[in-house]
Amino acid sequence: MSNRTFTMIKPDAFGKGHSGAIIDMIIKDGFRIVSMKLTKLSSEKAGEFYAIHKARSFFGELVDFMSSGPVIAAVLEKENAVADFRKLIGATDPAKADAGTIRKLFAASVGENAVHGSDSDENAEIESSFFFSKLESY
Ligand code: FUP
Repeated sequence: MSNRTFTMIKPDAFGKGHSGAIIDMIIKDGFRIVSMKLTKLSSEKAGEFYAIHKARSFFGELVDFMSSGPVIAAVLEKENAVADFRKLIGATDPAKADAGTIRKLFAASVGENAVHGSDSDENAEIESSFFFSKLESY
């Protein structure tokens, strides 16, 4: 799955009405949308998705935030997808994100940072299968 990555438009960006602008930036940057769905995470599912952060002090807040409203989950395709998408979204902390990145434009804080982007090919595959079955790609 090396040319694919997984993203979520998080509840903050969805709630503020930024989904359209973010999807537009993703498409204009050359990503093809392979799968996409509007959904809502239960706290249990959000906890599973971020299980790697279970021991961190921010885990409870992260789970509460990620289950606080709808998210748009998507699988994206482009050569070098994981790295290119991380570049497009910018640093985890929007204050440190480069100008013109999605997080710089739409994120308010480290905790509520507008979008998720997989950090490796392996995690892209795991995270995609968390939301989509193989039949749901086009
Ligand atoms: P990223 O890969 O850029 O999404 O960042 P991380 O995997 O390091 O963090 C995952 C999520 O945990 C972030 F999107 C928000 C949350 N987080 C915090 O709330 N506080 C922190 O100090 C670090 C991460």
